[in-house]
Amino acid sequence: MNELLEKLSLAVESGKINKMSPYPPAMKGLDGADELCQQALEAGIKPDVILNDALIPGMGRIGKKFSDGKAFVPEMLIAAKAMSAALKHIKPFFTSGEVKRKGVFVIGTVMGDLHDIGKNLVAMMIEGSGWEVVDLGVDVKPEKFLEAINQHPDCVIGLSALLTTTMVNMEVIVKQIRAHYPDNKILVGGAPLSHDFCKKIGATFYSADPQGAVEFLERSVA
Ligand code: B1M
Repeated sequence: MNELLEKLSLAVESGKINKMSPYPPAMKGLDGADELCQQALEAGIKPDVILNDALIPGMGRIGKKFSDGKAFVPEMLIAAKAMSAALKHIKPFFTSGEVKRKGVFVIGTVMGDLHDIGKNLVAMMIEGSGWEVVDLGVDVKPEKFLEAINQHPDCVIGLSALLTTTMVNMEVIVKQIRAHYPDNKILVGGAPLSHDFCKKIGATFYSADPQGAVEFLERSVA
């Protein structure tokens, strides 16, 4: 791989946002994802190559480490920040249509539930893997999901819940979505959930972590 892309991929994986950022200490003073992405574009590397060969694999590696218990929430968050710093250079090419998104992912924390740290991590990882993310926020009622699906008919929907008292609201939301949009895939996640619960409420897939969510979406477009 091109040396610049290798450095960029490592910057994302390591959470090196830009030259000024002190983290990780071993990369102090080096260019971060921000500068390296700009340099890659100036070197004439196509934005979709930067995205697919450097940014997405970098996020993929940190996601895998997180799944394997070798990285933790702070490392994921800082990697996602580095990813965002690089993505801001690439985003104009998404809007111009030069780089195609893999699809639209609509995500929200279900009604009654205000926990959003896990949901935000999932959203960032999925955006980092090349999807357009529509984040509906927290305490999301069924109507808001239906409205978003109406606007993005081919989207995959993601529901997050952290409370045993709100995971039951997922069932209500899934039922409403199924009644109007029977074919859309619904991904569910959150600490109190399980595969059995996912099956019981009629959702498509349960993932315990962001990497599993990314892999599910990859399979859904394969
Ligand atoms: Co609350 N809270 N909280 N809380 N809170 C828990 C969840 C709790 C387990 C703490 C405890 O009692 N030990 C408990 C739930 C008990 C239960 O239901 N059985 C609890 C409670 C009771 C409450 C309140 C009711 C407390 C009160 O007011 N009496 C209240 C409820 C408010 C509400 O939502 N209506 C409440 C409030 C809060 C704060 C606002 C203070 C704050 C949330 C801040 C925020 O999110 N912006 C908070 C926090 C921080 C927690 C704990 C400490 C941490 C949650 C967290 O962010 N974890 C939590 C205890 C704990 O987990 N140790 C607790 C880190 C995050 C990365 O993990 O969200 O699990 P998580 O996400 C993971 C996976 O689950 C998965 O990927 C993520 C990364 O691996 N995942 C998905 C999540 N969503 C996914 C979606 C997917 C796929 C994967 O696809 C769509």
